[in-house]
Amino acid sequence: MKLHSSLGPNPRLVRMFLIEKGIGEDQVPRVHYDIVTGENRSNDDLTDKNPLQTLPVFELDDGTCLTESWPICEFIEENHPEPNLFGNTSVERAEVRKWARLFDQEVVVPMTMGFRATGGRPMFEPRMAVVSQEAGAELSAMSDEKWRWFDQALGERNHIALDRFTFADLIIFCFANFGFTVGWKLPEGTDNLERFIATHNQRDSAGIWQQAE
Ligand SMILES: N[C@@H](CCC(=O)N[C@@H](CS)C(=O)NCC(=O)O)C(=O)O
Repeated sequence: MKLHSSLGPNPRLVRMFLIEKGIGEDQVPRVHYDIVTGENRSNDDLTDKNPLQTLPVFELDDGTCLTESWPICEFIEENHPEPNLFGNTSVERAEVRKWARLFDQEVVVPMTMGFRATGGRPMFEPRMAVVSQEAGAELSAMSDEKWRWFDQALGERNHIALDRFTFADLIIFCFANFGFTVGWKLPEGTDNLERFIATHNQRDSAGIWQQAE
């Protein structure tokens, strides 16, 4: 197995997930692509593995290539059930997926589209359709509003879905850290999220956010 990886929240989500599962780079080596220079967009081998040319790509020993960070994590969970990160019962799994989907749709989509159209415009405009600067600013404001909503939903807890750390917490943690790497700050009035992030920053897996790539 191999993890084709790069800078950015999606590969780092899978890398953190692997570390949470106790799976080291000796078991799943990492192949790095420089997305800033667009290496992923010009590499024919990667395009064969993922026609969308994005990362991560999780390559199995038989050459099967899995894409999309969330399904990759579910694949890893099915093959390495412990520690459990998606829920032990169908009800728990529905709860974890509910929070992850809400966050993916309500925060990740506007946040990433907003970034690509504003601060990330020089990098992304040549490689994909991006909305106008004005629309980008509106999308960023929409995602900040939803960050506030998640702050309220979290309340005094440090876990959004269950009473323990799950994939839903991981995706929130990763996209907050992605924001920090591109100059974003938590919106005002999100003290619960600030505490949540400080708490999960103590995890061994969080160390990858300190590494240069
Ligand atoms: N929905 C995909 C998103 C993949 C994605 O956009 N990856 C980014 C890195 S975080 C990427 O490859 N960016 C470089 C590019 O688009 O050229 C997932 O969940 O993995």
